[in-house]
Order: sequence, then structure tokens, then C-alpha cells
Amino acid sequence: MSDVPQSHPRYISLTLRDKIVKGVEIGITSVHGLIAHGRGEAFDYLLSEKTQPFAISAIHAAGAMLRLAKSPVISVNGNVAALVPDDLVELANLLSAPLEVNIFHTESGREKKIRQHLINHGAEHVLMPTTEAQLSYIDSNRKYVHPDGIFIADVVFVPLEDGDRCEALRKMEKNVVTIDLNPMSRTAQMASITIVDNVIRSLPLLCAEIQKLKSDSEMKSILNQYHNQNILSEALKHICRGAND
Ligand code: PTJ
Repeated sequence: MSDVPQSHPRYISLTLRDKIVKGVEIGITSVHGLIAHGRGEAFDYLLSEKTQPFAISAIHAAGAMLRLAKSPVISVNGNVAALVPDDLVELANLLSAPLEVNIFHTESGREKKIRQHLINHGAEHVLMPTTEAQLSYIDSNRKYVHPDGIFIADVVFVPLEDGDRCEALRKMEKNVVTIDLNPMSRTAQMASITIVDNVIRSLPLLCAEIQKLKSDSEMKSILNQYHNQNILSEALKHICRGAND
């Protein structure tokens, strides 16, 4: 870790950078992940680095969708493995859902290192990509999935990714829940539910939401009233206001 003092006004942001850098050093995060993180930082700045009301609405809907799912799966890439491993494991336990390693940038051994990292953080069930099961409509490394995981899932949780797979999953008629600081990204636009927030803040809130006592009919009603395009518009308006301040 770097020697940033806790009194530094940008302490939290700088410790997140440390986490991503450490992820690269231990071989779980792609070096491209540093660039993705920087892009996220810029959007987070415009969101005042706070979870905004449109993100809270999306978290309510995401909790309902994930709890009502028959076969939910949590997809893990190199950035989220570095930033929020404990929360990913907690979410998997709460939903009794598998974690599945799925990365865009093919690098030797990185998938196995991510799996081991999740196990070190308490994960019990981590699926790996296979050549046995492949997603349609996609050519990148993300097409290789596990036959008992993403391949058969009805709802896939895909925090911060690059968009090609989200589109493919939707074409395969799966629901996608994402967390993405950029409401204009392809993933944000294609997902069924988009939480426009930093994964560091919103994943613990999502875990808390899932633990709230709610009936199936209450959760169905939350989903019926939810409109992702409205949420994305609110997020975009907020960002434009932030940019003009
Ligand atoms: O480990 P891999 O190979 O699967 O690669 C993972 C990354 C993230 C590098 C890859 O999927 C990628 O290149 O993603 P993009 O296209 O840069 O998109 C990442 C999106 O996540 C962007 O819209 C960022 O704004 C957003 N983002 C970055 N950091 C965060 C974030 N969203 C939420 N929380 C963050 N901390």
C-alpha cells in the first residue's frame, strides 16, 4: 500500500487505486483494468462520489430481480476481484448462487488466480470458463462460460465490464444486473437493471437490500414499476449538472 495519510482529502479514492494496483501486482487484475478504473473515477467525481437516489432505486430493483431468479450467477472479472472480493462472496452466499470467473483480456493463469483469490476470501463455489459451453453473439474470450453457471442462468450479475457480453446475454433472453459508473456505456444501456454507482459503495448496499424481508409479490411489484431507461436518464442529468457546476 502507498503511504497516503488518512487525513488526505482524497484518502478513499487513493486507497481504491492501491487496491487496483495491488490486483495487477498479484496477477488478478489486467493492466487494462487501471484504465477502466480511471474512467470510473472521472464519472464518480461527477456523481459527487456518493450513492445517488437513482442508484438506490436500481438497488431495490436489483435485489428483487436477484432474489426472484431461479438460477442467478455472479460474474467476476479482474477489477471487481481486486476491489470487492468479500462483498462478492457475501452476495453469493446470500443468494446461494455461484461465482463465475469471466474475463475479457486473456492472460495466462489470471482466471485461476482470480478463483484462488475468491477462495482465499471465503468463497466455496467458484465456476471457471470452459470450452464446453459458449455464449452466442460474441467473439471475445467472454464467450467461454460454465455449463452450470452463466450458460443456464436466468439472471446474471455483471459488475463493470465492457459491454459485448451484456448485449449477448440479453439476446440470449437472460436478465442482466450491472453496476457501472458510466450510464452511457454499452453495458449500462443494454442491462435490465443498471446501478450507476461505484461498486465499492453499491455492492454492500445490494447485500443489505437482499437481506430485507420482502414477499415475492412485493418484489414483483418493485420490478413492475421499475424502468431502467428512466434511471439512466436521471443519472445522465445528474452527471451533466455536475459537469456544469
Ligand atoms: O478483467 P477483465 O479482463 O475482464 O477486464 C475488466 C475490465 C473492467 C478492464 C474490462 O471489462 C474493460 O475494459 O471494461 P471497460 O470497457 O473499461 O468498462 C468498464 C466500465 O466500468 C466503465 O464504464 C467504467 O466507467 C466503469 N467502472 C470503472 N470502475 C468502476 C466502474 N463502475 C463501477 N465501479 C467502479 N469502481
